[in-house]
Order: sequence, then C-alpha cells, then structure tokens
Amino acid sequence: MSSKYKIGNSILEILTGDITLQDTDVIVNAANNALVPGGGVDGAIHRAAGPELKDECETLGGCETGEAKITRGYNLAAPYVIHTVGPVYSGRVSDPGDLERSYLNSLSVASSNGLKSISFPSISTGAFGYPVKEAAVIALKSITGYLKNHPDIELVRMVLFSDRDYQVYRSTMERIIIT
Ligand code: AR6
Repeated sequence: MSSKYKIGNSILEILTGDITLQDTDVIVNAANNALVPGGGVDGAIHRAAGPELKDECETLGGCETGEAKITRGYNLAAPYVIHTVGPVYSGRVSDPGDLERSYLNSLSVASSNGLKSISFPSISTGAFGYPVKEAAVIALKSITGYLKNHPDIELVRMVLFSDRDYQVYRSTMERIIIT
C-alpha cells in the first residue's frame, strides 16, 4: 500500500514495507543512545548492512536523544544510514519535542550531506512505546514543515511495517492536509 503527497516541490510517500530494502540515498535507523545493535528496525538494519556497520557505529561515541549521526550503508541498497534516537515514551511534556528533533535533525543531516531522498521508520513507536497516533502527527508535521523550507530533499518515504500503522499515518496525513 502506498500514498503520495506533493509538499512544495518534494514528494512525501507513505507506504507499507521493509526499510532495509529501500533504495533512497539514506535510510533512518531508530537506534539507542549507545548506538549498539538492538532489536526492531535497528536489528534488521544491522543484519542487512553487515558487521561493518556496527564497527563504524562504535567510532561515533553514542548519540543523544533527538540527535542524529550518519554512517555508510555497507550491504544495504541505501548508501548511507542516519542513526537517530527517539524518546522512550514517558508521558512527559518533553516527549513530543524530542521526537520532533529526531525527525528534523535526521533531515538536516541528510541535507548537509547533499542527500536528496530519505526513508524513515516510525521512530519510537515499537520498543520505546510511543503511541502511534500521537507519533504520526509529530512525524508528519515535522517532515512536511521541513520540506516546505528545504526543497533540496526531493523524496521522503515514511515506511510502515504494518497495515495498521500505514492506516494511522495515511489518515493523519489527510487531516494535516485539510487543516
Ligand atoms: N522496516 C520498517 N519498520 C520496521 C522494521 C523494518 N524492517 N522493523 C521494525 N519496524 P522499534 P523504537 C517498525 O522498536 O520504538 C531497538 O532495540 C516497528 O514495527 O524498532 O524507536 C533500538 O536499539 C515499529 O513500528 O524502534 C532501541 O533500543 C517501528 O519500526 C529501540 O529498539 C519502530 O520500532 C528503539 O525503539
């Protein structure tokens, strides 16, 4: 399943799929502060990229929540991986801002490396427990806001792992467009 939206001169695509198979210039990893391979999308990316990705991550000195760091993609179709750490959902007022910074800093790292297409997973909504409906609003508002001001990014793919998550993101996007 897939839906496409034009944001300024850029395309935002919402789809179901496996992020490790995406052929965008960069894919985003929902990582942990230590940048050591974990489960979920992080484990899948490390398995698909091969052991050199772990070796490069070890040189980065970890990553603060909301920050983003870039590595090569090794055996992935995507030549680069941006590792970001979303918030562990706590119900605190800081959660939405931390999640927004994960998206915006990832996009900013892509721009500063001259990358034009980027795939995101649904950051923080697995092991980190962020409710998908709330996270979808933050993800999509962050991405659309960024694209309006940064036409250098030509394509953003929001890659959802389940039909249910796809439906949440798609209906959230329809609401954002009309408001
Ligand atoms: N492609 C796209 N999405 C995926 C894939 C995939 N191959 N695999 C899982 N997802 P999570 P988080 C979805 O837990 O909540 C790790 O251990 C998944 O269904 O991967 O940010 C890290 O090391 C969910 O919708 O990330 C951290 O410790 C979404 O990706 C911690 O988990 C995010 O789920 C990060 O937790």
